Amino acid sequence: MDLNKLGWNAYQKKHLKSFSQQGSDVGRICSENKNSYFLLSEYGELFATVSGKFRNNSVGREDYPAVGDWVVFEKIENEDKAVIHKVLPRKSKFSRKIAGNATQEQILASNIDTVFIVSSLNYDFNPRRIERYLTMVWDSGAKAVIVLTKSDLCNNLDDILYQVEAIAFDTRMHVISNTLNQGIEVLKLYLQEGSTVALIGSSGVGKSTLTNKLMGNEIIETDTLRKNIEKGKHTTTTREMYILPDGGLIVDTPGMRELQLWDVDNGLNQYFDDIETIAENCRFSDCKHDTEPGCAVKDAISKGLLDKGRLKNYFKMKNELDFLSKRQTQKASQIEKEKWKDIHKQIKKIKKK
Ligand SMILES: Nc1nc2c(ncn2[C@@H]2O[C@H](COP(=O)(O)OP(=O)(O)OP(=O)(O)O)[C@@H](O)[C@H]2O)c(=O)[nH]1
Ligand SMILES: [Mg+2]
Ligand SMILES: [Zn+2]
Repeated sequence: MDLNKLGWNAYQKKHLKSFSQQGSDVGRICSENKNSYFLLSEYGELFATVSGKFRNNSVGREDYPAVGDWVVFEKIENEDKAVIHKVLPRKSKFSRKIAGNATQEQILASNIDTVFIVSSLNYDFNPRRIERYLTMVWDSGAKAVIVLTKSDLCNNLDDILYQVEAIAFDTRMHVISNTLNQGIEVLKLYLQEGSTVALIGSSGVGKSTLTNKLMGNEIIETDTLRKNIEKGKHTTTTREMYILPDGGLIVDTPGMRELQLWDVDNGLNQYFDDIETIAENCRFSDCKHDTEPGCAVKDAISKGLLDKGRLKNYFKMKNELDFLSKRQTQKASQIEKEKWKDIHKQIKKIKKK
């Protein structure tokens, strides 16, 4: 396997230099399952785990390899196995908060050039959701492209496109139908040799079906292929990266049921620029745009200059972020407490001696 075909480039090469004492074999993670991985390398596909030292040096989940990562590894002789020593710095990453009590970052994919925000054009269509995905992608360092699927099931295309255009600004949009094989070919332009595309979007919008189309092969299980088993569940359960026959790499991800965001403060400011600019004219600098007099945001809404749904989305996202940052602070103080406990223990020990 040629590393350039896997997306190896100057960015990674530059960073590898500082780790060369740990060996020079590099590979790219193509699938992740709990604590084991598959990576693609000059030796082909290898089954891999991280070294003991790696584990000792890792604190959070984000320190561990994720799909799309470049890693430094050592091949085990005469076996298709490898030990991972290091994750090379990520050029881009997109992540979300892990479901559960502790706030942790889960990296969905890394070193992605373009993210296809996949959304279906049937009854499931939701511009607010696209807006949230856009914010997430902007924050990741990757380029966003909107892919609208199931055009064969849509009879108000113009109306929908109008709604998407209002939120997409200069983001590229493509309308496709997997069933009718329409609009697929042009998407291959994003998948030149060495470039990586990740697909995100709700469950059932056709991400895996599209991946299969681009691969020219039904390799991934889709909802149609397993129609009667466990209805209503996500079909795709893990993230996987595939190499396309004509070059390019594609990462298929499971649909995100609840889109939780992580550290998208910058994305929020950038994306809701218009609202924040309008808000500068509110009478009170801490205006909540609720019942305060002289609120420029409310005024813009009543004049039809700002969409109500957009403001609602802005509030929703702000709440989510406030909540997250509170939880993070809480967690930090917990760690601090534990550290002090440790220090006190050590002091006691010394005193005993
Ligand atoms: N009519 C129509 N159906 C489609 C199209 N694309 C996909 N489907 C169908 O939509 C269903 C869901 O497709 P999947 O590809 O499994 O969806 P997914 O986005 O991968 O879903 P998860 O893996 O659960 O996140 C399947 O029954 C597909 O056949 C399309 O363009 N038109
Ligand atoms: Mg799928
Ligand atoms: Zn206001």
